[in-house]
Amino acid sequence: MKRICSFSSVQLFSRSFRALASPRSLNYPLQSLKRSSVRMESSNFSSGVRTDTSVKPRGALIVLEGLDRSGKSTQCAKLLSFLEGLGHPTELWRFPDRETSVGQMISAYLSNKSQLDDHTIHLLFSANRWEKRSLMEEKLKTGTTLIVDRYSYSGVAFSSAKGLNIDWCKAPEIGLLAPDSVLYLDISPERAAERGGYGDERYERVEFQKKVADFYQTLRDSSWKIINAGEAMEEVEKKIQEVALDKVKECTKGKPLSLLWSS
Ligand code: T5A
Repeated sequence: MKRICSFSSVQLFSRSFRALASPRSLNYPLQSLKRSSVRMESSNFSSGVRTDTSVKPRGALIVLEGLDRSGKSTQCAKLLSFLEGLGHPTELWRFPDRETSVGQMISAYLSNKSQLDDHTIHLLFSANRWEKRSLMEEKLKTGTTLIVDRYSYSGVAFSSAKGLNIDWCKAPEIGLLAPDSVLYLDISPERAAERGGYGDERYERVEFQKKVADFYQTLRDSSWKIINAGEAMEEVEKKIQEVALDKVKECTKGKPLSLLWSS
């Protein structure tokens, strides 16, 4: 695993990613940035990704979000076996995806083995999602439901909590696929901190997590479902199953894919 990333490669990457992520290079009309989610229509989307107005059966994009140690990984794994048990083709993804070369730079940063400018690490997190974007679309369109452990909301909430401008943080996420459902595992930073292994990584500090929780609140929209993550695991599991299964059924009937994001 690469532990230290060269500054020049990060600089170079950051510059090219900024160009990639700019609304202009995505050919977005500016007004589309103002919407909370944008349907994929040929008139407003031409980032090199095929346009699609069809309503064919597809997999659901289900995202679990929450503070560090809120129980996301545990619940993602449980949901995966639940949906697979019902015969729905399902995969579990997580961001950061620490397997890619970008993901390895992120991992080194999170474990305090490297230092990066706040803007740079934000763009790396975003790039880590972009590098999976086409595969994500392909999987969904071919009927696989994706359970995703953290997504763009983590990117924006954590970087904004560091003091970066929230709109700046959202910009590189625009054009990623919008989740069909965001399940937010709600727990107080103090309770999360009592859970095993807390404090090993860079952001696992109660004061910081309180700011993150505030930004998560700002990001909530109608696709979010708030789950009390302080309850017993089985209770949390049941609630997640209900919401997820509804979404899987809805997407099986045909639901157009949407794109992130608002201003
Ligand atoms: N980040 C991430 C950004 O800054 N920008 C981005 O764009 C993205 C994607 C790494 C960090 O990167 C930041 C956010 C993070 O700080 P991560 O690897 O997902 O992200 O880190 P964590 O969220 O900390 O992941 P964890 O695996 O550590 O926590 P989970 O998944 O929320 O919690 P989990 O399931 O591992 O559970 C933690 C403990 O609690 C117990 C479990 O058994 C486990 O011991 N537990 C419960 N105990 C009691 N009751 C329950 N209901 C419980 N549920 C779980």
